[in-house]
Amino acid sequence: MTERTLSIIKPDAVARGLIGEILRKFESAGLKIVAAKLASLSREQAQAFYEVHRERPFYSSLTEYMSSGPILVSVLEGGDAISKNREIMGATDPAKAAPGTIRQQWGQDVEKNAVHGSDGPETAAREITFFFRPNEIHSR
Ligand code: IDP
Ligand code: MG
Repeated sequence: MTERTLSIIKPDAVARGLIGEILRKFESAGLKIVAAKLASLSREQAQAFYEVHRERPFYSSLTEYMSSGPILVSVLEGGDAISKNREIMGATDPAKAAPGTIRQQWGQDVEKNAVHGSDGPETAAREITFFFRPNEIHSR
């Protein structure tokens, strides 16, 4: 089924010049980039985006990190885009991520793990709306 998912290249990966290599992975896997932009999250915006993790011990550190510098947000479209993107990303902890995945190659630790990807259809819809207006998304 054709789906859309939200991808974020996190601040440490943007700072290290990895935007091109990471987007290449998505395109090589047949996912289409139908929206993309750089953004900078305020602490409050990062807290709102990760609201679901509010009670987790890493919430404060995670939202500080995610608001520490520019991110590259994109909408990926394609067959099974949500699970395909999660597969390309690899496990949350880079130490446990499969060889060749983004997080295995470029993640620094379980927090600074280079990328975010939506985890299901409802989350994807919410996260895409968080960053993009409908007229900023270009299916092709
Ligand atoms: P996911 O990004 O693979 O979906 P989630 O469990 O949704 O993983 O966690 C969201 C983000 O919170 C992770 O990508 C990572 O940046 C951070 N995070 C998750 N678990 C930990 C942890 O145990 N310590 C520190 N940061 C964590
Ligand atoms: Mg998640």
